[in-house]
Amino acid sequence: MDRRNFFAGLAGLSTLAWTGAPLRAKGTMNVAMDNMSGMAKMPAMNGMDAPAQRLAATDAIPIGGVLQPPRVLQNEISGTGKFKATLVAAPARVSLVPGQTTEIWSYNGSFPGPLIELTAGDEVEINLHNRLPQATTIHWHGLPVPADQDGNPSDAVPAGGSRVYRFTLPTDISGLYWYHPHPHKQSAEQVYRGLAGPILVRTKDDPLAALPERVLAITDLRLTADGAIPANDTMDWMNGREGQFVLVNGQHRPKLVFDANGQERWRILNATNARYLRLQLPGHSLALVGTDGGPLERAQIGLREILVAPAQRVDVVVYATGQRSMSPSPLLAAPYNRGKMGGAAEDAPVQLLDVLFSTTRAPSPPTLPPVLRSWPQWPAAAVQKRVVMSESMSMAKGQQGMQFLLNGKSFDMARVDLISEMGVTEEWTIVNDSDMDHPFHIHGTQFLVVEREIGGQIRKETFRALYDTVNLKSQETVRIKIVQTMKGIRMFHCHLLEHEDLGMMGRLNVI
Ligand SMILES: [Cu+2]
Repeated sequence: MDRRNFFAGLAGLSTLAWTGAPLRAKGTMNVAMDNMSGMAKMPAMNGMDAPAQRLAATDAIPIGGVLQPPRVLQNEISGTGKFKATLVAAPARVSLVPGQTTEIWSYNGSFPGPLIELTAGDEVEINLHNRLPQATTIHWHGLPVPADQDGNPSDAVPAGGSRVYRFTLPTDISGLYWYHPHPHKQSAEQVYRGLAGPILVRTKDDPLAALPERVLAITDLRLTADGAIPANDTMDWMNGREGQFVLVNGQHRPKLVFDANGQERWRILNATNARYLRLQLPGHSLALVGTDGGPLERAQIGLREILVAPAQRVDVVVYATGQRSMSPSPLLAAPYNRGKMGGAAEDAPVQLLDVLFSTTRAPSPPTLPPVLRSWPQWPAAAVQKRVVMSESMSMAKGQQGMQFLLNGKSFDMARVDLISEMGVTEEWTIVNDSDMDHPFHIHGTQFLVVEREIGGQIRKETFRALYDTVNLKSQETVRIKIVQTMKGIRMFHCHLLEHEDLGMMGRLNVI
């Protein structure tokens, strides 16, 4: 059954269901969603769906506070080369809407989670205490940590339990990374309730170290009218959840007072479940200097916009134009059509920040070194692999709903899907044979994007960068070069967290 017929079928069933349903005083949209909930319940998610609820107004969280840097996780060890700290995952009550309290789930009471500042080569030891009502793990997204320290779903820490994560960073790593839960079927919920935080890895030879720098951790939040975080509904499971608030370091549309010397470096993390951030700062060009894996070989200057898919990071240098203005410039997440299902509207534009350039002058001249990182030659791929992302729909009794699959299969924690040999360069061909975008993520290492193909047109990647997450548009194919450097089980999955939880994930055994 194709997608259109599936939804037509749902609509028909909804009418029948509606006839016998008690009248409820809700908006049209909520009624439609309620009916769909009954008909299109995810097979793997029975009992996890929730009726639509009245949401808080989009201005319920006050805007306009001065942007604060993220809280920093304190190192319990003095001296260099070692980082030791404790993260307590637990419910916390915060005030986001005046006069209301919201129960979030947080690390150390911080929303988002505290910034972990590391240096390349550090020995890291982080103690996790799980005070959530369910099992959790911590995945060190993008960092090359041993497989048994990387928070796989099979290594869950039960409610009330604790564990220590230990790893040593390579000496040649830098950039913005992040940490978030990765438990079986509950990653989406734990992240949308607030569990995610940035990790900044510095090196001593950073060519941009002199620039004033900010970490911008972007999260997404949905609140009901009474200030609660509601559970996912059916549309969230299909499309990936987006809230009505997009927060920067936990703040709603804060003010950023730009550096007086006219240039700043922004390290931006998309820590949302499913929101695509098509970043624009109208009137200003952006220079992309880094991605998931740290610096690019060469800066990409003069960009009008940068798309940051869920889980990706970008390192951006922003310049003032020298024209002083008392009115703020909005940093936008512009509309992006990612092929959402069920007639969902295209994302509306969101103002993430108001940037105040009123005291700045133009930098003279803007300074970026021509080469940010020397780039080793990657060997030719010795092995080819193929991963196909697909969606399928079933109206079979007890099986109603969407399935999101990798190579035709739903996730099985007892199955090995692919095997790679440690140290061997591979070329993976990733195919999105579905009608919506999916961000592909793999654990344990980072990869080079070789080329992208869509509608028979092949586009070679024009600059060299490292990624751990790459977006695939509908019917797009992406070829990557990848080497795993440590043995063990690694996950690869869609990073729309709802899709991951629904089974769009596989296990790679590195031998
Ligand atoms: Cu997906």
